[in-house]
Parts: sequence; structure tokens; C-alpha cells
Amino acid sequence: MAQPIRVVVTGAAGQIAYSLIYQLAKGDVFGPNQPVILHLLDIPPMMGVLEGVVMEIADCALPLVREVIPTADVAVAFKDVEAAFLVGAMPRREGMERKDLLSANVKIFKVQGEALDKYAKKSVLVLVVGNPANTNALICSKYAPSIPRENFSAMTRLDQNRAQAQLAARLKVPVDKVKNAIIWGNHSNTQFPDASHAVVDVNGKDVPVPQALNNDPWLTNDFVKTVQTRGAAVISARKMSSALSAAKAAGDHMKTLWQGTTPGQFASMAVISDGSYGVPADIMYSFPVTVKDKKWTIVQGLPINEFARSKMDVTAKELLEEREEALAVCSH
Ligand code: NAX
Repeated sequence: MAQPIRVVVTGAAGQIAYSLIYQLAKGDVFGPNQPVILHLLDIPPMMGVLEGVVMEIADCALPLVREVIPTADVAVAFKDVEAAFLVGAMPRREGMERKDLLSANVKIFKVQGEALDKYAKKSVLVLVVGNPANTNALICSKYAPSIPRENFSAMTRLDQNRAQAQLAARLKVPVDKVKNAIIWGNHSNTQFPDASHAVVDVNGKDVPVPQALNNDPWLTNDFVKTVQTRGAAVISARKMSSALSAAKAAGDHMKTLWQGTTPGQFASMAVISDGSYGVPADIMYSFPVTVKDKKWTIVQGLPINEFARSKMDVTAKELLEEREEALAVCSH
């Protein structure tokens, strides 16, 4: 059996963490032979709730869990961690502008970046889930200069999973028959869910999704809108934001980083832009990537038509604006 690894989950008393921790504890993400020491960070008023989560982890009687460390102290939470799920953030309250949310949350990610820099393993893989996820990841990485920027990513896997599920339903096939749907850009409603490179397995042969759907105009209309606004649709139905599916996506994302992509498949994640596809550099932009040996590479050479170009530019522009606002907040 391998040595245990230390994994931190922030926002550990919250609703996404409640589903995520179970996946980590039973070996879905780091593998069935990888023991874990769970570091659970939340804010001081949530320590009582967190104690209940710790009790439940014990009551799951899962053999891979070697220790659980609940804390409100970033120095304890980030000490020697090899994987970090940064889920905790302030939720958007009624009447709150996007700008207010951004300024409250980027400060959290500045503090956590500094703590990662000081206490975590230099090889730590950091996944940011808390919103605005892309910009939080950028800020976090800027304040952790001793950790490679490539180790930071933000989650658009939930959007990818939503896209894949929508395509599978339209094609009337099981969801695992569809692959390579792409999310470009920001995890916000400017994101561009792109089905033009997706393929569907028909009797063991990969067929482009646009061909299988006869270039259905749905692909550039309702499909895009449905995926962009799916989070709001869940909130309106459930009166709470996506949690089970968000936790599943966070597990999928980290599993991809830890264990790599399957040959012939790519995954979408927001990573630091190097200018690929004409996207401005130095923003955390969601691209299709392949992963090998815990390192991602942006998939190159996909043809981009005029429709895609305009959608990709809109979401890049939003990320540039968020970056300016976030840097201004952090500098005072
Ligand atoms: P909850 O409000 O249930 O939980 C958040 C937890 O974070 C709370 O327990 C809170 O006390 C804690 N927290 C706040 N500040 C903290 C800090 N400085 N350090 C540590 N913990 C802190 O929210 P939940 O539904 O779990 O959502 C968490 C975040 O995920 C939100 O920002 C949400 O917007 C974001 N999401 C991101 C998604 C994505 O695809 N990237 C999708 C799902 C989700 O909406």
C-alpha cells in the first residue's frame, strides 16, 4: 500500500464538500490503493458543523482514510498537502453585485495562495471551485510564486459534464458514448459550450456529433444556452445551487489531473493561457487539454469557425475585466 497523501478541502462544512469528501475517502479520485489524510478547512463559526462531518466520515468506516484534520487555520490546512480542492467561498447573497462577490472572494484566494506558497508541497495540484473560479485561481497562483502556475486550474468540468449529458440525451445514447465536448472560457454564463469537436460512438465507430445530428441548429442555439444557464435552472428548482453534480465534477477534474486522460479523449479545464487559439495570455481560460504524468497540455490545431471565434472572444473579454478588478482589489 502507498504512503498516505495529504489532501485539503476548503469550505469543508459546505454542501459541495459534503459530497466531495466521500469520493476522496473511498478512492474514486486518487485510486483504490491510495490512503489519504483529509485536511478540512472552514471558518471559525462553522467548526461545530465541521465536527459533525468528521463524525460522519468516521461512521463511513472507509479504510483509505488514515486521519482527518478539521481546522480554521490555513497554516494547518495547507501543511504538506499534495492536492487542494478550494471550494470555500462567500456565496452570492440577494442584492449583491457580481463585483461585490468578486472583491470578497478574491481576497480569500489571495490569503490561501500565500498559505499554499508557505506550507504546501511544491508539487501540489490546486483545483479552484469557489466562484468566480477562473479569476480566483489566477489570484491564488499569483500569490503562490514558488508553485508552478501550471499546478493551478479552475473547474469547468461541471459544464463539460452538463454538455455531454445534453448531447447524449439529444442523440438518445448513454452518456459515456459521447466524448470531447468542449467548454471554452469562463465558468460563467459567457462560457462557450462547443459541440463541434465532440464525437459519438456509433457501433464502435466515432462519428462527429454535428454529423450524427445532421447539423441540427439546436447545437448552436438551445444547446449553448441550456449549458450556460444550467446552474441557474438548478437553483430555481432546488432553491440551492448544484452540489452533488459539482462535487462529482470536482472529483472528475482532479482524477484527470492525477491519473491522466484516456487516449483519444480530452477534458476541459481552466488553465493559464499561453495565447493558444488567440486567447489573451495570463488569464485562466478553459481549454480542452490532455493530461500525462500530472501535466496538462492544451489540445492544439482544432479548427475554429467564425461563430466559435466570436463566442470565445466574449468570454475572454469578461476574464480580462475580472482580472483587472481582482488585481485592483488585491493591491489595496
Ligand atoms: P456553501 O455555502 O454550502 O459552502 C461554502 C463553505 O465555504 C461554507 O461552509 C463557508 O463557511 C466556507 N467558507 C467561506 N469562506 C471560507 C474561507 N475563507 N475559508 C474556508 N472556508 C470558507 O457553498 P457550496 O454550494 O459548497 O459552493 C461552494 C462554492 O462553489 C461557491 O463559491 C459556488 O459558487 C461554487 N461553485 C462552483 C462551481 C463550478 O463549476 N466552478 C459549480 C458549483 C458551485 O456553484
